[in-house]
Amino acid sequence: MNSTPPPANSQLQALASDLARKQSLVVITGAGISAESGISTFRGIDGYWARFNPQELASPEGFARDPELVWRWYDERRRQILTAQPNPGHRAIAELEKHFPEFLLITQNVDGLHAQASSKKLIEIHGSIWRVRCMRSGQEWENREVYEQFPVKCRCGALLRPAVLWFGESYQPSLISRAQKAVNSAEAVLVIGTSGQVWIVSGLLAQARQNALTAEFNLEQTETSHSVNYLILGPSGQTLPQLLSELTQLSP
Ligand code: BV8
Repeated sequence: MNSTPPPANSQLQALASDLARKQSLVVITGAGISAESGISTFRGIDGYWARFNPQELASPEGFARDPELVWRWYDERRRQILTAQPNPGHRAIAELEKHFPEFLLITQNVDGLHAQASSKKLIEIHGSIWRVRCMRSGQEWENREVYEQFPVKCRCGALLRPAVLWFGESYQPSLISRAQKAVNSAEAVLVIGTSGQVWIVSGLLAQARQNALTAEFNLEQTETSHSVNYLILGPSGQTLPQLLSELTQLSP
């Protein structure tokens, strides 16, 4: 049975033909790329932050004030992510990596789904929800346990914290310089599933070359939309595989 191909979007075709001539691509993703894997975004109507204030949760002050509340929030997210699978959007980005001699994926997400989708050239610039850090020794390790007691304690008796980057904490200089260098030399930058509210998105886009091709994939317009060459509206789990198939036809 021949399934009718999805309606080819002229924007996607034009973007694919522009991208086919590029050698270097940087992709920046946010929570929206994981939405179709069933993971809540931050600012959407069902978003985490509809119910909480980020400063209360994703910040050292919030953790110091109420480590139990913060751990319960992270534990809820860990349980949600544990059963989540990469969606076609994650997998399309992992395939895109093979089309470009120079490629870097910079994700704000801490859910690990890009790595699970076999993206290799990847920076998890906000860390991983699966890593924890001892507040006494500073030691960090991966831990996929489902916790029952909160706040979570280290074997040494001190508090453990999620080893993610909180608001008010500084980016690892090595990660920032790697990300900035990549954006600086990229011929094309895709921004996918992010409201662009956290500085890192605008901070990195500001580093893009004047003549870099830029495209945003989102469900709606964002603060970034006015400054990109292409705005591809729709769920990234559909639009990215469409881009990949257009690109593969042009440069198999
Ligand atoms: C730093 C880890 C300095 C924890 C997170 C004033 C001005 C500028 C900056 C600041 C300022 N005041 C303070 C700051 C700094 C602050 C900041 O940016 N604040 C903002 C909010 C004003 N930043 C910091 O403190 C950072 N540190 O800047 O240090 C520095 C700089 C350089 C070098 C050295 C030092 C540290 C910030 C780290 C915060 N930690 N995460 C955790 O996850 O718990 S950020 C958190 O928000 C998540 O990581 C998330 O990724 C991130 C951003 O949100 P989005 O990913 O964009 O998600 P959101 O829900 O907002 O949007 C989802 C989008 O997807 C929507 O647009 C939606 O339409 C779309 N979508 C939904 N479904 C789909 C979809 N799109 C396509 N398909 C779909 N199906």
